[in-house]
Amino acid sequence: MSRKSGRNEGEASVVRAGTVAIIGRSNVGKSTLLNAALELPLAVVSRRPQTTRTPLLGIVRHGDAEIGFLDTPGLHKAESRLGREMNRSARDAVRDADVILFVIALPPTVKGDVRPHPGDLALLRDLPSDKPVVLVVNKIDTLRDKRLMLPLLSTLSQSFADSGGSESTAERRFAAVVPVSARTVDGVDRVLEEVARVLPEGGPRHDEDALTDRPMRHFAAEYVREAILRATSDEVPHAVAVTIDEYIEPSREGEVTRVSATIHVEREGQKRILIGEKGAMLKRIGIEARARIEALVGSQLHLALWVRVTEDWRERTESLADFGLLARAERT
Ligand SMILES: Nc1nc2c(ncn2[C@@H]2O[C@H](COP(=O)(O)OP(=O)(O)OP(=O)(O)O)[C@@H](O)[C@H]2O)c(=O)[nH]1
Ligand SMILES: [Mg+2]
Repeated sequence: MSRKSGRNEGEASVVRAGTVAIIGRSNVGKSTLLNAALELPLAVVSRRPQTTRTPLLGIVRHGDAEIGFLDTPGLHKAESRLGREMNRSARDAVRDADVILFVIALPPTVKGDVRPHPGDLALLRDLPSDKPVVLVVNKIDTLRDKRLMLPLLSTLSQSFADSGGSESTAERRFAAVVPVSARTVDGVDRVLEEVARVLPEGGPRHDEDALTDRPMRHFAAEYVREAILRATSDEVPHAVAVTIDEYIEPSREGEVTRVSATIHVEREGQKRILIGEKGAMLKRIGIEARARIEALVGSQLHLALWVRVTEDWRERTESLADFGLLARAERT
């Protein structure tokens, strides 16, 4: 999909290019950071963990660099086959990337020094030692006294240095440490600077105006799921997958785009919740999703939603493949 709006500051010809995997635990703000870098709310963001299910490429031109950010699912303790596929796709992204952007977040309430999260320390030890790692400390808008962050930064740098193991000759160091607020877009320019600096030399890998490698229909499905994440609670958001049955672009000016989507849930009870009293919930989801898709498409949309029970879809290879949720095989 090409870029109609959003950040594209590169006027110079590209001399550095590569893929930057955005890695970290769930909910630290990886997708919010991608959107801030793109200056466009392309990725689905929510306050629930495991929002992102498949890697999403977002291309940013910055100076003479072409940065292919790859937002990934949050690494977590998987409780389903879907969860294991999500973790695998994040690890695949680490393996394929030229640069790693390791994102952590400050905890919501801080009394005294900020301590590292044990999960972040575990992930840190697993990061590859053969590529540059930029550490991003997100959600600094939640911390009034920024000095409280300093012990955290030195503990993380020390853990990273120690994680090289006895075989390595030199201590590992972060290529840069960048405190940011992805929500208020504070520090995001510095992330672009630091990443551009360590990208491999080389010409562009994508068209000049390319934004992502996913088609519009992918985002239509994602924004229906985003509306559901916002409107429902408990197990329902995790039990939902969305597929597009029909995506018809207008053949003439003035016509609307027609989209028909199926919302898959695992049980009848979840279907009842999604449809709601006299269809009120489904209507609300449709209105929200339509507005979001229209903003990206740039034209009016007719959106039809269907709810269907697909039992145990999160555990079955066939349904995960059908829904594009298997690691690797997903981009067919
Ligand atoms: N206060 C504050 N909240 C943020 C910031 N960045 C993200 N958030 C919030 O954190 C929550 C999670 O954000 P996401 O971007 O979906 O997090 P993620 O790391 O992509 O999560 P997964 O896709 O589940 O791995 C959302 O409610 C965001 O609004 C930030 O800089 N400051
Ligand atoms: Mg995400």
